[in-house]
Amino acid sequence: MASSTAVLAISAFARGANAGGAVPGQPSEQGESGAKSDRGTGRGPFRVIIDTDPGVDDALALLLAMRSPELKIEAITPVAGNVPLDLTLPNALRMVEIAGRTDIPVAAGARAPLMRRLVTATYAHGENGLGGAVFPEPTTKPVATPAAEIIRQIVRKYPGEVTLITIGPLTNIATALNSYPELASMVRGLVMMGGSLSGGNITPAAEFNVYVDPEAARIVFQSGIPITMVGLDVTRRTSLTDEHVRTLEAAQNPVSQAAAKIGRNAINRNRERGYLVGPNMHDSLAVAGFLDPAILKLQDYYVDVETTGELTAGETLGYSPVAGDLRRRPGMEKDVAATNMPIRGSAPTLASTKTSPVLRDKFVPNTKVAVEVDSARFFDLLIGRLSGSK
Ligand SMILES: [Ca+2]
Repeated sequence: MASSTAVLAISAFARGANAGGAVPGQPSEQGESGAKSDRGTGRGPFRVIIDTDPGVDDALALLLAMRSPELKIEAITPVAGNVPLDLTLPNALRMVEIAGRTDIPVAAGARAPLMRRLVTATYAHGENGLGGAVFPEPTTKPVATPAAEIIRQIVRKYPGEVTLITIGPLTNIATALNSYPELASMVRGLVMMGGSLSGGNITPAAEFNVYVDPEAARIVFQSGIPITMVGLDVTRRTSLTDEHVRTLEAAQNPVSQAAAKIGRNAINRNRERGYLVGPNMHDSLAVAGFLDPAILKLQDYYVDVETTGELTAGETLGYSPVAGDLRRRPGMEKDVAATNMPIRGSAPTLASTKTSPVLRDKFVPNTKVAVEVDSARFFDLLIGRLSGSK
């Protein structure tokens, strides 16, 4: 990336979705002002692979994606996360069946993080991963190809066209990158639900998806893939309400009924545990932000992941020379930002052979971080698509 990209850039999601720059054969970007018709936003179609660990909010995100004409979903790749793979895989297949989209290949991914034992989130998603909402055993089978391999095959088949939408731990993507490093330059971009620049949810430092497999996340952030990070900074503002669920319950179609059932269970579960606000629809926001650029505002950061902390592994650090109090007068940002902000790590210990904490000499952004969200617009899209009214 050119150093000029170090200039503060708050942009609509269209730039995030197109962060790889102009690619020959790219789908049309027209309509990115957010104008909508009943049949979609007029954007796309975009080839995507959805990497997921369903998961209450994953389930709704998958249903949203499968109801969205802007997306050509090339594969769904479940991974261990919220619950073990033995549950995320059938849960993904259940969603595909509910949406009537058994044409989409579902490929089983990693059973465990790269270098750690799996920590699940059954405290939030229930033992079955769907907040206790029960659906029949799926009859659809996953494809025989493993997730990392199907990701490689699809990206190679459509170089420059495929966006990875990741809404679980990044184990599958890191595994694919480890085996086939050339993938990084062949994907169009990666839109992640994960990370936070404002504190975590499973520890004070770390958001769950990055916490589960910080080594995988670090590989992804350092891969060179243009990343859009939809983290807790914005997903905390996506609380599902009774009114949303009532709208879903009123619509007589299988997707809306399933989403209502999952949403109702999740809300009740939250309430029983004493929470004052409903469950956040973290994963759906990543999908929705990709569909409608006006939902999120993005800002350039260099993001890295803490992997060695005793208490902080999985923390995402966002470096910016022009955020917060570091903002400067227009015209001074470019020069100062590009030259005056090394990427600094912890001070070297006495036992270390390193003498400098500087990891990189200057700031070069690798991620567009979502910093603001239009929650009402998000729920209009989510509930509208799930209920079938939009
Ligand atoms: Ca998830």
